[in-house]
Amino acid sequence: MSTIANDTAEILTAFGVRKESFSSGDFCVRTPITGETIGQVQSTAAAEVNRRIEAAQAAFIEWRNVPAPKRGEFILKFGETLRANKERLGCLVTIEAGKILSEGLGEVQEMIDVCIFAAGLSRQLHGLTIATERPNHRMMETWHPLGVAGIISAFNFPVAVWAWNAALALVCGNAIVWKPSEKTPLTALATQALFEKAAADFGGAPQNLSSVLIGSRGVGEALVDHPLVALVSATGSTGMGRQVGPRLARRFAKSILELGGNNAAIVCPSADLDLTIRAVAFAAMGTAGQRCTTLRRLLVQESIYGGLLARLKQVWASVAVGDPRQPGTLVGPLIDGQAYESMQKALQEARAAGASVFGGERVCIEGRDAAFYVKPALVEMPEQNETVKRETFAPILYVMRYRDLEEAIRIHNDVPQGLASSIFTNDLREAERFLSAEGSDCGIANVNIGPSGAEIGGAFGGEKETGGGRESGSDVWKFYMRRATNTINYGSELPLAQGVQFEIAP
Ligand code: UN1
Repeated sequence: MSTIANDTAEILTAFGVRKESFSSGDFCVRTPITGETIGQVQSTAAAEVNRRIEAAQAAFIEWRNVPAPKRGEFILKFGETLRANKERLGCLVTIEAGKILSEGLGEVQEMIDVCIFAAGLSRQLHGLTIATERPNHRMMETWHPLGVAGIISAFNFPVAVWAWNAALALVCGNAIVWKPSEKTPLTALATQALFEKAAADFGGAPQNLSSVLIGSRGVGEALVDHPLVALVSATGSTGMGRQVGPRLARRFAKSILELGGNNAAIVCPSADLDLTIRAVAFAAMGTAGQRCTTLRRLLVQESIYGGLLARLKQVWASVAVGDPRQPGTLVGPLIDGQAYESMQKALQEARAAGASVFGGERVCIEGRDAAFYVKPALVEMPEQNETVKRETFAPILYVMRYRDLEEAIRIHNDVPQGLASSIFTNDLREAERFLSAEGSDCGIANVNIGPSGAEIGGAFGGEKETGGGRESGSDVWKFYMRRATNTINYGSELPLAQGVQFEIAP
């Protein structure tokens, strides 16, 4: 066994994952670091999918009656379990998704943070008391657990995005069923094992409160179509969302969709350029351009365009591309050959449209022909064409110039997606205008910070083709519960609302 396959097996075994579940099966798991096989997993058969969902429903029936603060205690315990295993799980994220170690660890930190957030929330799941028009009445709203929550996650954040959903869904009294990306099933098995460990230590969590389904589209469809699944939170491409959204709507199930982004930053003449360059570099090249919040478009005011571009080229040329486990590497591999092909296709289209492309070529590493490392690309676009408007999940930063802020905001919003956005400026008027109703049309709008790397405390998600869903912080928990309006008459009369009279004969 190679070292990397060995490390994988060691981590999974340490977490208590049974050897058969990662060493035999019809699904081959590869690491993007070398392209080699690091595990085999078995896709979940249709009958088993149904059985797990039914078992989750049974768990829900028990869990919904556990007081929320008690549920919060369990999530906190799970967070502690993650903290105790942060190094190993972070390393597995790096092996399976290819992101640099610091980002692999950051992803686990995000899981821990959201567990702590959910534990706090467990004492804050509150409704309103509302003034009623009738004497001796009280009106209030109550929030109840929803049922089984399905979670469909993508390869690029194989565990953190699940945790945003899982921690909230669980604290709200739901059971969860997870279909991870077929590219990253091992981190899911590892996380599930840690979950089960926390549940065993805690003692009060029902069996089957969380389970994992392995497979591709068919398994996802079975989850989406199952009548016992009350809510599906799906993260992935807009194409996937177009399938999932209408299927859920057909049976009136709830959905949280977090789909494609095409995030831009506007750089104004007053911007602190040193800060801007650091922020732009991380946002465009971090996770090898494979975050849904990755910076894909840079709009630079024409008076500073030349100077900024020259400095960005220096940074782009010097950034270390290579093995994400090595200290010093900033850009790891793309997830697979398909990602490489779509990157090259976008660059060719850009060239054909008159762009000047800097970087973007494959970086060959000896003995790693099956891995896809690339130099991040800086692409000077004459205008924002269809190629730029499409999300290509790769480290391509399209750079365009603008004359005034009005034009910048127009170009900024003229894409189908609406996830994250930034403005770099030291001018209060420009910053506030960008954040105003006539500014960025995205779910996330930042000032002097890149569009990626959001904290868990805010609501995460976006508008337009990004799907409109919100996950993680703020009052997002409300999506995972059902709201009941209660009116209580504590008098002996029966006044009807709206003054309606309805006197029946005694
Ligand atoms: C994603 O790429 O699907 O804000 C999520 C960020 C991360 C999450 C990204 N906290 O970049």
